[in-house]
Amino acid sequence: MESRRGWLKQSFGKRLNKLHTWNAWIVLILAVTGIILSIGAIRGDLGKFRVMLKQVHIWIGLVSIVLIALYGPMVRKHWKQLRGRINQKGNLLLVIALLVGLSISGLVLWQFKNLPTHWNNAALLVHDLLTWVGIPYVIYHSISRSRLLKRQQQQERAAAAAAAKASAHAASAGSAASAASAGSVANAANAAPAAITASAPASAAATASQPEPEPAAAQRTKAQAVIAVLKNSPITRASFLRLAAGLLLLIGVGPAFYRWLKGAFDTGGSGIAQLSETDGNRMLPPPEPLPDSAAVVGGGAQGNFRVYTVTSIPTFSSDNWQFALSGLVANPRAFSWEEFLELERTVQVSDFHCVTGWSVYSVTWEGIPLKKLLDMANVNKEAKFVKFYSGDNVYTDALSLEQADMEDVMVAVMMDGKPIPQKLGGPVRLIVPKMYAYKSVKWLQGIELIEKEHTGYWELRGYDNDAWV
Ligand SMILES: Nc1nc2c(c(=O)[nH]1)N[C@H]1C(S)=C(S)[C@@H](COP(=O)(O)O)O[C@H]1N2
Ligand SMILES: [Mo]
Repeated sequence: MESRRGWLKQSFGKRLNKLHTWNAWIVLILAVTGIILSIGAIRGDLGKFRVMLKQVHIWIGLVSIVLIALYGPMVRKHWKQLRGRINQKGNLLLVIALLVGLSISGLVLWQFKNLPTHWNNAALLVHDLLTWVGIPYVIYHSISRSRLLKRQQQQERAAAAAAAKASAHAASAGSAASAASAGSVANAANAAPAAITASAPASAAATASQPEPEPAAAQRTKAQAVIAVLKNSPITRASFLRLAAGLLLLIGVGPAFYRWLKGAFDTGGSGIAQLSETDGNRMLPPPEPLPDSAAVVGGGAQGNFRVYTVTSIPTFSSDNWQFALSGLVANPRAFSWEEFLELERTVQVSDFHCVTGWSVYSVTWEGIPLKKLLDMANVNKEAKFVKFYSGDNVYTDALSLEQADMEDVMVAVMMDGKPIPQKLGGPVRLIVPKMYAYKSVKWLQGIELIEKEHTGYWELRGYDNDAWV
């Protein structure tokens, strides 16, 4: 209560300024943490730090909402103060739209576990889109309002005013007849640089009405005034720099933004077909799809996979690829690619949810149900957990035997009728549709039955052990 009164005691302008400064810092922190979080390629390097960074991003984001709430009661007065200034009004509207949009989508992403998964996808899209617009805008705003450019503008205004004075002086030096009109020009020119152009015709008119020759000194001042007006180009240095900054940002960010936009709004399943075209894996022969898989009974995946990896993307060849089923089992097995393709496969349609908020719906998967593999291996009584090894030699995860017994847990070989692309975990990946996708180990090459619980890669770094969607 006391601090609230203290806040309200300050002048309107002071409060506005303070909010602006705080907001600038907070936006900076959010931008930096957000950008780091969004780079898929460094997820692994960040490890535990990534989970912490996400918490920081969320908490600072909440603080920014408090700032918006503080600004809320001030918005009407602020708007009134901008009367007539179209640019500033546009600027304010854009900033409010960005902040409110980012806050709402951020809140949804924060609470995504308690909300319908379709909300998360929309929120993620909005959050990304506004970031793509917002960050370049903030950079442009900081440049165009920087002290350097402000000083430059002031200098230009001062120079313009000086030129106007000189030209007014010249005009009044012309003749007594034009003295009155020159006086008014001088006043106008002092007030605004735009009026300077008006002074040139004014002095020209003065010359026309005065055919007698003038003294040389007067002529000189007059000539200098004309030159000064000519020097005052409509494109000032400050506005040129602003334009250049804007263009550079556009060129720098534009193409990446375009690529993101194309990917984000292309719901054709993130181009599984496109990804398999540029595939680095050489697995021969390719798997033959079952009829349901070839017909893509799910109708084709809805949404986009984001390619995640904690290592560089590994490449596999059927020459040396192997798959092991081992540990506490009566019949351990090692399969070559050809042997692996002989295992009986089934087709299922399921959704895929990442814990960071995105989902892909109705993927048609073809593969071997994990249950079948475990039956084949004949699991010992002591076995309690199933551990999964990725061929990247780093990523692992585990399920309890009970979880591993779910019908839809699958060792998948094809998606939407095509071999799983290398980037999406091909040739073989695990899918656990009822759990967040960090359980869905990509480039799966080993399954081991163990007695003690194993903590997976992301669980070790702070992800919830309970991965149920
Ligand atoms: N080997 C490996 N498997 C992995 C991951 C990984 O980084 N490495 N990331 C997991 C996470 S968090 C998700 S959301 C999905 C992402 O699958 P995708 O890259 O095919 O979209 O893979 C999961 N399996
Ligand atoms: Mo994930």
